[in-house]
Amino acid sequence: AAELARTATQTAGAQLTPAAPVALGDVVPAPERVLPDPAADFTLTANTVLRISPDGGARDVAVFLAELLRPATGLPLPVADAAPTDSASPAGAHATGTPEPVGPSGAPLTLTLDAAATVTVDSVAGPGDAGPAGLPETGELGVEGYRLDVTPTAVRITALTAAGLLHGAQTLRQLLPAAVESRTPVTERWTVPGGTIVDRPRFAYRGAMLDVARHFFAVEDVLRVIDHLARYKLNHLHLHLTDDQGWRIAVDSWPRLAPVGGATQVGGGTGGWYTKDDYRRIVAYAARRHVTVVPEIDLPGHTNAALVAYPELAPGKVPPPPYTGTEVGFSYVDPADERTYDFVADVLGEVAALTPGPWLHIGGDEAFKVKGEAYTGFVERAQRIVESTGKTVVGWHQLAPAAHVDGRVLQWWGTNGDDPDIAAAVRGGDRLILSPGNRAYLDMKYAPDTPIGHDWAGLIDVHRAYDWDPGTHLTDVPAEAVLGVEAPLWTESVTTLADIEFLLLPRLPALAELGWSPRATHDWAGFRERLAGHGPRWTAAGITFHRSPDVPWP
Ligand code: TNX
Repeated sequence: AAELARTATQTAGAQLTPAAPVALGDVVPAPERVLPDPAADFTLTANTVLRISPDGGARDVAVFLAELLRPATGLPLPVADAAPTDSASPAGAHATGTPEPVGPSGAPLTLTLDAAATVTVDSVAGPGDAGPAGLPETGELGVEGYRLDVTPTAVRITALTAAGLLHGAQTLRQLLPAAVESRTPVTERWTVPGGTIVDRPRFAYRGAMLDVARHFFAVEDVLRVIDHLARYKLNHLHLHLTDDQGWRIAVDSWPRLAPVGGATQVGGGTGGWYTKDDYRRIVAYAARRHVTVVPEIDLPGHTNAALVAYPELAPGKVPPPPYTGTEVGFSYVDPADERTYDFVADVLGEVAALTPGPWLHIGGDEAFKVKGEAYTGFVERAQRIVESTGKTVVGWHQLAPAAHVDGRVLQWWGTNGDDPDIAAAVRGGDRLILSPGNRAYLDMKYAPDTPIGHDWAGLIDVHRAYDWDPGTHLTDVPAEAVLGVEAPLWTESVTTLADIEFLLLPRLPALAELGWSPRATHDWAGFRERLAGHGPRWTAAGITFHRSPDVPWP
């Protein structure tokens, strides 16, 4: 059928406008505004050039986009600085309403990335353009928004920041045929549906967590997870770096932590740990995709691996045996010993120094053996140490009884949104990241027969992962207190990258849509259809995913 369509198009002459295989609205997460123009499809050809405004950030995104599109398309897609007249011609051609015929051997086509604040709204949608009323002005795109204009002669992405441009590039990627995900050349008509998208996120924080402590994952695996996040416009990767079963980050001032504490994992394997250069590589790879790394050092519980390396931190200084099971809540660093606070300050200081992002996550969950004032006293000192590193405290919501510090963010992982303690913490100034165990936990099974995962918070298939509203989920907590959402992946039962991808996909895009898209777009029937189109994309990219019966896969 595709072959027939191609032939029909060619006999129709130079006006190459076949039905685009993807519609302009087929994007996950759903964009804020979509205005299709079926007469304005754009086709990538051997003459397509990525033109950029004179801005370092725009160049980085253009190079990123070109690298993304070259393997499947086999097109050269050179990146070039925009010619001075560039802004006039493509937008002007569109404004007249008479798109010029273009073809594979026609004049060079342009993809314009423009991050400069000097871009005026006029140069994007001129007065002659039957411009959609009510679209946010370019100036309202904020720090992550973008505008994508597709006309027969140009694709233009406009944003105020490189992050916005990258989100626009990810949208453009989804508007190309699924075969664009192939790592080897494919014969395809690389058409982008015409029209305009104006888009920006609902919540500032959209993330996923990977537990690299229960099972260790190689740097390459983490980079691949970052790719999945960026694809769906998630902007934070929380790394759970330490737990009872393993310590995964090198610390110079306590040199035994990683090689000794990192030598174990659940089930008894050899574990592993990241050198500082490994960690820097992860951070840099994430930064290129506008993903911020949030490192977690879980304290005062979940610390058996640290105690194996340094028994002096253990209560009574009794060396514990290494732990490779899956129980929680038994270990803790001694809150009554001053040496513990040297340890906390040294570790947090080194991790902060390695981390460009603003956040430092100090855990705080399930410290069942450190109760009452011993717990709040410990956490309050740890919080002051975080402040002294210049970072902002993030912790699991068990931190709430400890005094609020400036900017503090609690990560809520409860299963009952009626939580008066959390509502009180918010009144005290805390903001929240929502990770409801029974909605956002990626280690929950999809169904009773899911081969890996847990079910303590219930079964979570795609519909359940999608059907809640972070803005109203918690009683007496206003949407303004919600910084965003995060999907944690605990890895007690997860041992390979394929396992990770199986649990991430297709649920991660559901959470991404809750975090990004305006509530007005929320629609299960539409979401499952849009999501279905991603199955062939993942297959083309060699990504494992769960063929959930909730989704009408093609
Ligand atoms: C609870 S959620 C934990 C983790 C486990 C997880 C398993 C949270 C803050 N703590 O230690 O890995 O359940 O689902």
